[in-house]
Amino acid sequence: MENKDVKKLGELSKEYMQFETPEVFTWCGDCGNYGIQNALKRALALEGLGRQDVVFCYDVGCNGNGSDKIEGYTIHGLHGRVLSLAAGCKLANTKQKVIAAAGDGATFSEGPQHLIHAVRNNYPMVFIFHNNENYGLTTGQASALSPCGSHRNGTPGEVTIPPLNPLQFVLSLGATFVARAFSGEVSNLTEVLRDAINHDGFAFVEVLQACPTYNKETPDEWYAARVKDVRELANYDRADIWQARKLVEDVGDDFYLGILYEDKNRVSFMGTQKYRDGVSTELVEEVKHYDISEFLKDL
Ligand SMILES: Cc1ncc(C[n+]2csc(CCOP(=O)(O)OP(=O)(O)O)c2C)c(N)n1
Repeated sequence: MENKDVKKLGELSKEYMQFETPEVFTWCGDCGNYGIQNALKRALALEGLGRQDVVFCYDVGCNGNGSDKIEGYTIHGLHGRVLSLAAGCKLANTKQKVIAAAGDGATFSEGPQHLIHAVRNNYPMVFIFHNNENYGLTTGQASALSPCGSHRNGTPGEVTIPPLNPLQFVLSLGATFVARAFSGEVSNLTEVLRDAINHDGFAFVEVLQACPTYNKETPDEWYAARVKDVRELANYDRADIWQARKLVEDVGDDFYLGILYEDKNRVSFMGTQKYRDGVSTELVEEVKHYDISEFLKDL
């Protein structure tokens, strides 16, 4: 999966390096998070975005430990709650791009309610969904996405409950941008993230990632042998919701990567807020200071 633009990065090293930090990486060797972090920095550099243009919102988990490995405005929220924080950031200042990240444990066990409403409201932001099919940071317990028959810490025998289908779930909610990528295909992931950054609405990007320490059953090589580019499918129309739903339902042996669904017609949450039409200030600039000492006097 070649991407011509990624080759241009040599000319963009300053733009890329502005997101580097001196922090020491604490992820295990071969963790998929390296590829994701690298692709994100590439995508930002290629889109010409500066540190001041973006807010990064990280959930709790191995993915969340990326929060101090990228330079800029970063927030590290509570487990499963990152999307509500990210929505708040976007509403407060629409001029900034908001990029949120969370694991499969956070997204589909602790925080699905936040996912539902972020999709439903079509908040304009990128959500990088790190899917390593386990709870990585707490040593590899089963998540709602661990496959049946897989072996996970804390589960006697094997996992016996069928996993959720994350892409089918978000498509059923009316998502306007649904993509899948693989952390081992950094060029392709970079390209997907660039499209997600430019989508005016909630962009859900699932990233399949290996967890070399706790999920030995599906290492990078396992994914590499199964991923395919959706653009290789003849007559695939990413504006057709039913093609997308069929594609993500037929899990089979192949994982199609790329933009699987995009609805360019629905306006994002901001476009529905007619009372803000013609307002040139951001909410963050409209915050007022109130003196409440009078109310507190008698307490
Ligand atoms: C509400 C809440 N529940 C549980 C925890 C404990 N906890 C911290 S990290 C973690 C696992 C994170 O797994 P996941 O969200 O899949 O992210 P990963 O580490 O795999 O990137 C858990 C259970 C917590 N911090 N907060």
